Amino acid sequence: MDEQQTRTGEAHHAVRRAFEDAVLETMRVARRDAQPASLVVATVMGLAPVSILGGASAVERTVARVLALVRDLTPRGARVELIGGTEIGILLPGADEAMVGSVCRDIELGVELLDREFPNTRLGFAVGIAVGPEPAPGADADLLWRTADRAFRNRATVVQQGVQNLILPGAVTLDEVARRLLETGVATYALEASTLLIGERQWSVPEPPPERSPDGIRELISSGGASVGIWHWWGERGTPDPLALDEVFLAVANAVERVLAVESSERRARRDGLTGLLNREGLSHAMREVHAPYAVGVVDIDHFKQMNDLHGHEAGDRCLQALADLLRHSRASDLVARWGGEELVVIMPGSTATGAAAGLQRLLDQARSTIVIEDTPLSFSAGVAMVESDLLGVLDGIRAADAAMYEAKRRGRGQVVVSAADAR
Ligand code: GH3
Ligand code: MG
Ligand code: MG
Repeated sequence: MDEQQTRTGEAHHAVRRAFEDAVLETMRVARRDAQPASLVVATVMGLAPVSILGGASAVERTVARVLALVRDLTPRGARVELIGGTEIGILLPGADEAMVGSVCRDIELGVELLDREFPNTRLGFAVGIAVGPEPAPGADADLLWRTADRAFRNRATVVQQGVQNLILPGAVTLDEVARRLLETGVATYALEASTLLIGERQWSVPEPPPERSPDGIRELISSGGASVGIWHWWGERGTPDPLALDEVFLAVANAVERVLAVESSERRARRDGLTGLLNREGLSHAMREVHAPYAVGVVDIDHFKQMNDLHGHEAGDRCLQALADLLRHSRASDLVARWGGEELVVIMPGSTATGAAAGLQRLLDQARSTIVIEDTPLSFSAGVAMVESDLLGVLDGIRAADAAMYEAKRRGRGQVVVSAADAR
């Protein structure tokens, strides 16, 4: 720290101590008169790019302009002080929750509309609010500290909102989000170039020349504490401002986390809750990747109603789960879906009708020997049909396999029948 910074630090410290005394006095008077009084700590965000583009003096000019704006927008009787490098304390005697809320909204709007020295930058506020006085005397002792801490923690929320407004609209895939984050990060934070790694995937803006290796490595920690990815930056300009990077990392972590959450909830929406198999929507989504020829199997448990009636619905549920597990683990390339109550659909890419029927027969034998409910072995009937061309859809295949499955029921259950059209 140089001499000038030390002096600025001491000046802030003195202002902060005086402001703290004012907070205590205001709260004491408010308690005595049974009047409200509120305290706001606002931390200015978005200064990091200003600092990169214009240096410390540009930051000072910007903060001074924000401070003047806040003084303009607060009601008479309010006390407004710069209590830290980027922290503004606002003391509002007589202000209740509604009033402090409206003051904060005015300030937020004002800051958004403030003239900026660098057109690419954006300013914002993270605020901590305390509405007092606390009923107990002495409870105000560390009020300023607690409110400032709350403002600091709200930074994450502010960044998250920024991410939602700036980066996420319309972006639904991780790929889109990663690209926009990189472009926004590089432009807004004056990073020369960056590479983002999430899982096995990697994005770069711009594409790195092959001989360059990243200058910096930083892990992104999500709010849940789990690491979601790594951001490398590289280029001639050297290491960027750590404050800027903090904001970038926060934004990346929030955005990535959100996209992963959406992806996993979509995955969940495509699965059946009881068996974990694909549901109808999941199957139709997964079928986008499957091309003809493929075999379709329809599997329906025999006398399932009777099993429910004799052993209870829970035993029936366990049977369904056990059969689902058996089918799921049979062949990695197969898709298995729960089509209706106790009717399952198996898609076997690249199978012939005979091969599919043989596979299902093996599963039937396994089910009979391994899934036994109180001495009754589980049995099913199955039908097989082929989809030879992509001009036909999976629904045509399921319809034909379903008809074959009913033929299996008619012939006495516990067997696999190939659709007449595909039986050679
Ligand atoms: P069939 O051999 O002719 O197929 O006889 P079935 O009794 O299996 O056929 P039916 O279609 O008459 O009855 C199907 C039964 O499956 C009715 C319902 O009680 C049961 N079922 C459907 N979904 C579930 C479920 O999620 N859990 C349980 N336990 N039972 C279910
Ligand atoms: Mg049945
Ligand atoms: Mg049925």
